[in-house]
Amino acid sequence: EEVENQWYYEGRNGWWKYDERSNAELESAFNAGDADCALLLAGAVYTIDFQNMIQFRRNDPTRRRRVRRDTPTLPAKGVAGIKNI
Ligand code: V3L
Repeated sequence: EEVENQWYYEGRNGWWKYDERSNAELESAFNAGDADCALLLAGAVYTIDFQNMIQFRRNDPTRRRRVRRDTPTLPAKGVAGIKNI
C-alpha cells in the first residue's frame, strides 16, 4: 500500500526517504498541528522542526539537515541510509 505523503531528509547530493514507521509518525504529528516531532533515528534522538523544516540531533543541534514533505515519487537516494539499487 503506497503512502500519500513521504518525508525526506537531506543527504550530500540528494534526498533520503525516512523509514516507513518514522514517516507515519511524522505525518501523524504534522497533521495534528504539532510544532515538532521527536524520533529515534540510527540510535540517536532527533527533533524534526516543522516550522523550519529541519532535523537535528537532540545532543548536537548544530548538525542540521533540511527535510521536506512531498510526493513519494520524488527521486531519492534510498530509504534511511539503504541505497536504491
Ligand atoms: N534516518 C536514518 N538515518 C539518519 C537520519 C534519518 N532521518 N538522519 C540522520 N541519519 P547527523 P550521504 C545519513 C544518520 O545528521 O552519502 C544517510 O542516511 C546519517 O545517515 O549528522 O551523505 C546515510 O546513511 C548519519 O550516518 O546527525 O547522502 C549517510 O548519512 C548519522 O545519522 C550518508 O548519506 C549522523 O547524521
